[in-house]
Amino acid sequence: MRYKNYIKWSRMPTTWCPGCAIGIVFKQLTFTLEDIQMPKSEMSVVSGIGCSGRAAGYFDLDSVHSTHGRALPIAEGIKRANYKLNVIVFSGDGDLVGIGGNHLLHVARRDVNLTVICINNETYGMTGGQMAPTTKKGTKTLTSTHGSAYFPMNIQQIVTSTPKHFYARSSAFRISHLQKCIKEAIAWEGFAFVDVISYCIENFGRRMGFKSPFEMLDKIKQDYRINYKPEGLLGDFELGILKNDDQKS
Ligand SMILES: Cc1ncc(C[n+]2csc(CCOP(=O)(O)OP(=O)(O)O)c2C)c(N)n1
Repeated sequence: MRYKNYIKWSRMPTTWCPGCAIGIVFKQLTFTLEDIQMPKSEMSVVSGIGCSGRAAGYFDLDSVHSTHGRALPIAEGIKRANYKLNVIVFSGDGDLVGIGGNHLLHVARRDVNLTVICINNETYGMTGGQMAPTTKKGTKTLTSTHGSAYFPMNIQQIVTSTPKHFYARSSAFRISHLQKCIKEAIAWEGFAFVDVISYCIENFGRRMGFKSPFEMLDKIKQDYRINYKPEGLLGDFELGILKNDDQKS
């Protein structure tokens, strides 16, 4: 099946702003589905609310555009009702780590067999660019006009706090690496979280002084490096895959 077959063309064009990173990640997911020849009848996509959350409606297969912060428990319900389905959660950092943060803790702890693709643009994009739990310290946003006073939530440490875990960090710039991360996450038997460093030019980037989506993407390219053989945790600006099949505590 071609990647185009996974897309609901009647819903195109998307609501995403020109140059938004979400479209890049969305397309890389469809490329990966084509690569592994995933039957549409054997998968489901669940999103929460936000710009990233709109993705569920753009897939031409059974999907749920759920409520804010609740993508994970809804995905868990689908998986428990039909364990044969490959359930992919596609949502934003505000949705998965902010309002849905408590669900993230427990779905990861219970090692529910889900693939999570988190569009981590470090902001609440849809609502205008407010500070999110993922916003880096010192970053100016709509609600932190002098720069965020807080360190961001460490998603990597949350997801890897269970002995058995899968955590990957990739970026909207490194698309072949992103595809590899998504592919391995889908193949992983258990909870797999792909943290995708992304950007929002209109409601976040412009406030930081970026003049174009290209400039923001280029910043990601400059800042983040792939570590193919990480020992221990990834550094703050490293991309890579951490997986551990250890069932013991
Ligand atoms: C219960 C509830 N609280 C708040 C909102 C408002 N709201 C809509 S989207 C959103 C933030 C989404 O941010 P994120 O998940 O990072 O997605 P993005 O838009 O950046 O892709 C918020 C707070 C809502 N819809 N429902």
